[in-house]
Amino acid sequence: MAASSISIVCTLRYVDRTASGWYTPRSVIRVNFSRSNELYQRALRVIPGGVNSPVRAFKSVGGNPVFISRGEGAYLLDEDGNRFIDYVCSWGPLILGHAHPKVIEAVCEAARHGTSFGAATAREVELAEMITQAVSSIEKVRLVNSGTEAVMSAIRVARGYTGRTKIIKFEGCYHGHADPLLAKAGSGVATFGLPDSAGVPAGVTADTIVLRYNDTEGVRQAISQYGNEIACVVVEPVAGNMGVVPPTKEFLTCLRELCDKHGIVLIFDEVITGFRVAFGGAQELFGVRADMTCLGKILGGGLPVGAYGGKREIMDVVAPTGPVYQAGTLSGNPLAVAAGIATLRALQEPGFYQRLERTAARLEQELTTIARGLDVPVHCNRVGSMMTLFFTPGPVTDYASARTSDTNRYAQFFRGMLERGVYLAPSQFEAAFVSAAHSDTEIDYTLEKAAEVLASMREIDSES
Ligand code: HOZ
Repeated sequence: MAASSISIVCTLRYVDRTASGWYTPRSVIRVNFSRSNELYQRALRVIPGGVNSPVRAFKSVGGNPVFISRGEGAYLLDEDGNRFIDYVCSWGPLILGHAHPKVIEAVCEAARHGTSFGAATAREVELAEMITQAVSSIEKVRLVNSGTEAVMSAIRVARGYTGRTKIIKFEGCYHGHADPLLAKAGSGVATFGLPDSAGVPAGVTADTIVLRYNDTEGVRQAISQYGNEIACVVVEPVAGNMGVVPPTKEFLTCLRELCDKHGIVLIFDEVITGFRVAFGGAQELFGVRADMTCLGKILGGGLPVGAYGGKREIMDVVAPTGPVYQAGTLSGNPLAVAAGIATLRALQEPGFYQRLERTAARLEQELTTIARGLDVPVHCNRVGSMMTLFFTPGPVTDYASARTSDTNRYAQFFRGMLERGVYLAPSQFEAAFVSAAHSDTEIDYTLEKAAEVLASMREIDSES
């Protein structure tokens, strides 16, 4: 049967707009995904896999992707008119929620003056200054268009600066889809169980040393063996692409000490953690400074952006000052820069991160209590407003332990929540994000529905 003719009908508690402008649970109605299914069939004919990024497909959780028409605060609205409380938040950028009035206003105002100039602007200087003030290890910064570009460029710079070729990365960490980094990567690569990517010649990853996350001894050994050939260590200071895996304190400190000792550039990929776990990112939270930092996501307030920066003497090797070439037609795009400035300003309001922490902590604690009360073995890793519920008793400290999670259970949980109006990442190996638009109302509703879904999963278990 053609999937377009399948109408997935489920009971969904609808939500309605309140005086505060957001949405709250209302009556129970019947909804379907027929328009999404129809669009998916059309998309399959003209877009590989029907999606513009693999993690958007529902391959590992079953069903078809939901086609989104709008976002409002903590909610997504789809083409069939269903509403979902959104914990994907565009994979991290939307820390203020969807269509935040100040961000929209800034983008519209910028658009009226033109969408791209391919020339220097005052606002990009302002954003660069804001970045250097937020992350004190960044003395100079270059804006690019995505996290992939940021890390790819930072590695080129580290190689150019040190004159060395080898790089160290960690299993399950994902740094975008640049060739040398597609080795035992997280995110979609982990979701689809691909050890590496076809199309990446072995020679390109030959200089990539892949080690276990949080394994300080492994790093010591690799550096003692290859020390003077290693240009950089690139790491997600909180892993977010194998699900959330926090670093041990010793891990980051050890990386810092070893890099100092051996003249290696320490690159923190803060594309997810930047402005997420603290205004100054993981470096502020853990008190460990990187030599270079990669940013993206929140920095663009939902528009395409990336940035890489670091110590002045390192960044001065970048063209036109130095010999390392890196460029981009749309880099420093005025709309993205305007959205970024508006977002960073909102994040500096007093108490912003404390409020976010309270909301996220409540979700984590009560979700874990509910699951354990129902005898469903789970382990929730959380750092600030990013978290992952693993279906394993845990602990989850690296990629191998993340993979002990029962992904079939995650798929059941995902589908049950989707059918009840809660949109989670369609993969176990991703983070859930809480935004400032998630209030107690959304958390209450999410917990109530999680309890229903987890209880139904336990019933299925006991029947089988
Ligand atoms: N880093 C994001 C997922 N963890 C990227 C989203 C994508 O690949 O589409």
